[in-house]
Amino acid sequence: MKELQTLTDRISKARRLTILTGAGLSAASGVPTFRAQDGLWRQYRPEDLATPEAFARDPSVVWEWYAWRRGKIAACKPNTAHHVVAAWSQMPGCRVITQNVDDLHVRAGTRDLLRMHGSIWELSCFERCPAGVQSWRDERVPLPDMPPRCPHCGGLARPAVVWFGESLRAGDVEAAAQAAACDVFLTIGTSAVVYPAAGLVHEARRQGAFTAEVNLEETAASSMVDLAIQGGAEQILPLLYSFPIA
Ligand code: BJW
Repeated sequence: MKELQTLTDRISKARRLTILTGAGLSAASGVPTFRAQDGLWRQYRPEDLATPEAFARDPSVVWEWYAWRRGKIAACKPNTAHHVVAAWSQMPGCRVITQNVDDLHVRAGTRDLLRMHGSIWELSCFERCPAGVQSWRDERVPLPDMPPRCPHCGGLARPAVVWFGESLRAGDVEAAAQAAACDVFLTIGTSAVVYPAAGLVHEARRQGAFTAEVNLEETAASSMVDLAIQGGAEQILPLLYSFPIA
């Protein structure tokens, strides 16, 4: 397939390769997406579960949902696509940015990963007490106390993820913007509608990168990238990795 050859060629020649991933990359592992056919936002309203206002209104409901998702993710393993991304990440000049909070990239061994929306396996203090602002790791499934408490001040703990209307960590936004200056920008398994992550491919293109997308469906980015490949990441990525270079 000519498209695969073109992209393999571009990747192999890139001095700086930036990869942005979204929920579609983990779909084959069994982690639900947000906006695909059976996605979470088809069953739940984001404003009821993924905003600071929703948490302030009803922390138990929000925690119930996160505890359910943690249980689901704990049973999932990285798939072939995570392993290919991990292999690319070992190449000098490669930067991987993910919007996923499942940490499957971490488990696959991805080097120098930027987790733009945090991790579902980390908590922080909702009251923002000085010691609890810094997130801590908590991988217990199920969580023994619900809703969990901040170990420092006893206030409510929250998942250390980025909810709608919340600012991303300034350092992450800065690092992602720097990574947009690259030779090849590859966006995989994201609907490309959530900002600021969705803006990165536009920025990369503006700065002269070759831009490509791998997704099951057409997305908000498909018409602007140089190459849009339709297919499952778990099928396409191994082909890109093993395709012979002309
Ligand atoms: C496959 C596949 C397979 C399936 N292979 N593919 C500029 C313009 C407009 C709006 C805004 C803007 N700037 C900011 C905003 C507001 C807002 C926003 O973007 N809203 C839009 C939705 C309209 N952004 C924010 O609020 C962000 N904060 C911010 O910008 O702060 C500054 C600010 C503050 C106040 C006002 C304005 C600015 C924060 C965004 C946080 C997003 N949080 C979530 C939840 C994280 C925690 C959790 O998991 O619980 O992050 S929402 C959800 O969407 C999650 C994801 O990371 C994110 C992106 O989703 P993703 O990964 O793209 O998944 P899907 O499901 O959408 O797509 C999956 C894709 O995979 C599909 O395309 C499938 O086809 C494909 N697929 N299987 C390949 N096997």
